[in-house]
This record gives sequence, structure tokens and C-alpha cells, in this order.
Amino acid sequence: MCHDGAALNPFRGRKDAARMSDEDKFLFDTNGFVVVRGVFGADDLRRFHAAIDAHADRIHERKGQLRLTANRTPLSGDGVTGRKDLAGFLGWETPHREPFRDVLTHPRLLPYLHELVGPGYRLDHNPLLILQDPGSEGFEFHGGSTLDSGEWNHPLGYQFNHGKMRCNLLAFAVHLTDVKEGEGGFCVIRGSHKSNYACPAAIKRYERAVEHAHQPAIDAGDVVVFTEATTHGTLPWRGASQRRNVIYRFSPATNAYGRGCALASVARIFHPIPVSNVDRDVRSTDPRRRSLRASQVRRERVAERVSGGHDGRAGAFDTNVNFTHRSLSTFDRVSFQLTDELLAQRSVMNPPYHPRLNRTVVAEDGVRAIEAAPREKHKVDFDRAVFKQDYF
Ligand SMILES: O=C(O)CCC(=O)C(=O)O
Repeated sequence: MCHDGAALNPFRGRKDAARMSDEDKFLFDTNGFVVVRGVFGADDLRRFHAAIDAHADRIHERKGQLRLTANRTPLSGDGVTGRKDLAGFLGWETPHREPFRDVLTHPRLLPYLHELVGPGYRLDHNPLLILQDPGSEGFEFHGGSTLDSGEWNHPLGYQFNHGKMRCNLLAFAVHLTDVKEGEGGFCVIRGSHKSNYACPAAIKRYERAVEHAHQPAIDAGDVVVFTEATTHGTLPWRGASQRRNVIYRFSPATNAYGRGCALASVARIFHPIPVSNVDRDVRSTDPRRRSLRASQVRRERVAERVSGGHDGRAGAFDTNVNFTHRSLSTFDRVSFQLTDELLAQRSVMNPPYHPRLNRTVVAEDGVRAIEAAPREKHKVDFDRAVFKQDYF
């Protein structure tokens, strides 16, 4: 029996689940984006900023050929100050990583992920913090539904089929600072996710038809949810202080665009054993602890193969590396300090494969991971016999 449907939509018919409002559905389908107001409050914002300030030495400014705009165009700002980028925060030391990790399963954002990308959604790119100092250049308009050749840009695609919206790449722009009207920053051509013609270069450079480009006013703590199928970009920054915006991209369970995120995920970002426990376990006289540590080392080796090792080289892509409720015993879960919340966050880091293959899916409360439609044992056994591994 095929249970694709049950796996793809485990929450069908659930009345208690938080959903995107009819207003947001209309606005998203019409414009290609919505602004979700007040997701993060003053305390959250303080935590984000403290974490960023503690890692300020890792910020890179785009200069020379890394600049994102052509010289002396409306997007080039003062011509000197480049956009600044910072990443790696999901793997920062606690407590700095937590506010960034919370975005992955945030209950206010979950309805957008489940509606627009689907249960089993995955983090597709390594998330990135964008910083613009006063005078900073913007970013030429990009994304869009149509390639310059005129073909459909399906990796970014937006579709409405069988009564449902579907985004192949959905972005969250988590604004950590205010953006007033006319100050610059995120800018989008409304409705361009449905455009069938290539966007002319002069429009991408903000030289023509600028009245069609919309720069929303955004408060710190708001999140702009947009499909990458919109033509969008960044206007130069005219504000008096630094703009900070964290961008996350998500894709459906069966899609992938980025490469770095899956490679970096299991081994390094959600490392299951607190480092301080490792030595103690290796030295332990308790055979159960020693054997637990040995199995951990095996898992790390596999995970390292996936992530390409600690020098960042690309490695084999092994979909069997998937730490789930099922594959970890209660003893494992307690020993590895894998809380429900951490398991839910980790499930967002899984590589692309269909939810019917025992994919863990973030539950609608955002604090648990569930297996949508567990694969029958006789099928797994048969795959093992045929393929010599757990899944086809
Ligand atoms: O500055 C922004 O908010 C948008 C940036 C963007 O679209 C990108 O980095 O791909």
C-alpha cells in the first residue's frame, strides 16, 4: 500500500492546528510575500544582537569583485561601503546559537512553513546575516520566476495547484532592526513570482520602473516571508545606524538547492554529546558508557563522511544518517541530552528525501518531531535485502 498522501500531509483534518490566515494566503498568493509582525520581542532581539556582537570579528565585507552592484548605478550606495555577511550562528556556542535555532521551528512561523513548503520542510541554505552600514550598497534584483533565457526558473518556483500554494524555495527575512519607509533594504517587485517574462536588466538595476519595486517598512522583530520566485533585492542603506537582517531559506522535503547546509548539518551543527562529557565517557569504567561512546564515535565518523570532515571537503551524501525518535533509545536520548525541541530542530536539517521514508517532521506545536507515516518493517527488511541498506 502506498501512503504518500498520509506522509506528505500528516496534519490533514486537524482542527486545532495553527494555519495561515485567509488574509495572509490572499496577500502571499497575490504579492509573493507577507510581513509577519512582532514575531520576536525585545528580549529575543537583545539575545540576537548580543550573539552577533560577540562574533563581530567574523563579519566579512564585500569589496572589489564581491560587490553586489555595478558601479555608479542607483543600487551602488556610496560606492565604497560593501554589504557585510556573517554566518555559522547555528553552530555557535550556547547561549548565542539558541535565538537563531529557535527560528527553525518557531510556532508563529510554522504555519507559513507547513502551508507554503509542506510538512517535512528542510533548511536549504546555510542561513546568513546581512548587515548594511550607512551608505552601504544594496544588491541587484535577483531570484524570479523566469530565467534570462525565458525558461521557467523551477528551482525557485512558485505554483498554485490543486487548491494549494507551493514554494520550491521559501525565504524568511528576520529583521533585527527597524527599516522605515525610504530607508532602503529589502525590496520586492510585487507579483513577480507569477511573471512569465525575463526581468529586463535595467529593472534589476533599479534604473527603470522603480515605482513597481516595493520597500516595506519593517519593525525589528518582524519577519518577511517571501518566495524566491519573486524578483527582489536590496536598496542601498540610507538609515543612520546599521541594518541587520537574518535570511533563512527552506525547501520542501524532496527538494534541494543549496549544498552547504546539508553537508554542515548533522556532525557539526547539532552535535549530540556535550564535549565536556566525552572524555569522561571514554575513561569510564562503566562498560555501558564506554560502549555508548564507541557507538557515538561510529556515528560521528559517518556524519563526518556526510559533512566532508572537519576541513570542509565535500563528502558522500548518506541519507541513512538521520537521528530520529525511533533510532534513538530512551537511554540514548537522555544521555545525549536530545530534548524534544532539539530533535525537532534537527529534523529541519535532514537532507532531501520523501517523508514516507521515515522522515522526521516538525509537529504542529513546533517542539516535537514526529514520523509522519512510519515505513512498514517488511519494506525496510526487503530494501535491506535488495540494496544492502535501509532505504532504496
Ligand atoms: O537585503 C535583503 O533583505 C535581501 C537580500 C537578498 O535577497 C539576498 O541576500 O539574497
